[in-house]
Amino acid sequence: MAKRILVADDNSVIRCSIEALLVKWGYEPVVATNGDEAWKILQREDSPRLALLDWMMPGINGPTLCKSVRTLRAVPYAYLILLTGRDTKEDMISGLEAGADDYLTKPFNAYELKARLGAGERILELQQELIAARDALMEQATHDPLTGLWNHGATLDILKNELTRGDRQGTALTVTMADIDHFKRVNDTYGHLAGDEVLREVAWRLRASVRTYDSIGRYGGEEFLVVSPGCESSAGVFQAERLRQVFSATPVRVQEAAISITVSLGVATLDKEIKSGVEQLLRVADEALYRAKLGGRNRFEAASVPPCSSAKV
Ligand code: GH3
Ligand code: MG
Repeated sequence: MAKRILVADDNSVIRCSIEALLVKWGYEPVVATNGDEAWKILQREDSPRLALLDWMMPGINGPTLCKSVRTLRAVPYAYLILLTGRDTKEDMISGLEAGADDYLTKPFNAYELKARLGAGERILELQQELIAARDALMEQATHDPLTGLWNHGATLDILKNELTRGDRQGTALTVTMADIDHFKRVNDTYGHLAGDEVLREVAWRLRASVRTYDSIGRYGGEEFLVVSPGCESSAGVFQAERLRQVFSATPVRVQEAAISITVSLGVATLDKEIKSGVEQLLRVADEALYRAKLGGRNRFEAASVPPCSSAKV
């Protein structure tokens, strides 16, 4: 796919000749005939990452464009080359200081321009690789590799943030702890790999059964946590019963086997205007889950978090 590059120049003869060269070299030029137009393009999310900017243009000039782009601190980085008739050392220095990555004077040598564009591309590619590596690390640090759900630490962070938000906005929050019943038997009967498959399917069904703004984490081995912002106790109870049925109604197929599973759920709701900390909320959910297990499994128990005015998130 052709690489997009912004060409900003008010002189149509120069612009056209640059465009023709860029197309010949396999680029896809995006054209601006003045500084204001260029600035509009540079602010767009899909702006080309490589830009060739004239110094003097109607509207915003080249160095000011460079300065403005740098204040955006956009990711990924934009590689900016100033192309100008100004050729003193001072001009070059002030252009680079304004935020340009490179500087080329007119009349320019086509081979030099091509080589400098190549240098810019190398920087941008390196940056893409760094961003991808950082994203992969972030994914690893926050997600459970087996199910793709949020991991324990990330789930707690989400819960903390939602508690703070609910407290600020005076809205309710429900936390649902779901634990697979007798999961050890699944491993013992069908093997650990089949157990892993079941966990993946459980995660998938949970995801498909909650609202898009609810978060689901793998809280422990076969224990999951659903964080539902703005969810009051009646809705929390309704959700828990729906989740219970999602599992009890249809066995999980692993190869030839149809493995029947059920879950027990503990629901803790923090009613609006009530303050609580993460630990207290989790304790109420955990105790409700314990009661559901004691009560025979394949069921839910629900409780509201008691008021505690001095609780800290
Ligand atoms: P209960 O109804 O009381 O919850 O019984 P249980 O058997 O589900 O609970 P228990 O805590 O006795 O056993 C949990 C089992 O979950 C034991 C453990 O080996 C299994 N487990 C935990 N993590 C994984 C995993 O990643 N993969 C597989 N296959 N099994 C796991
Ligand atoms: Mg269990």
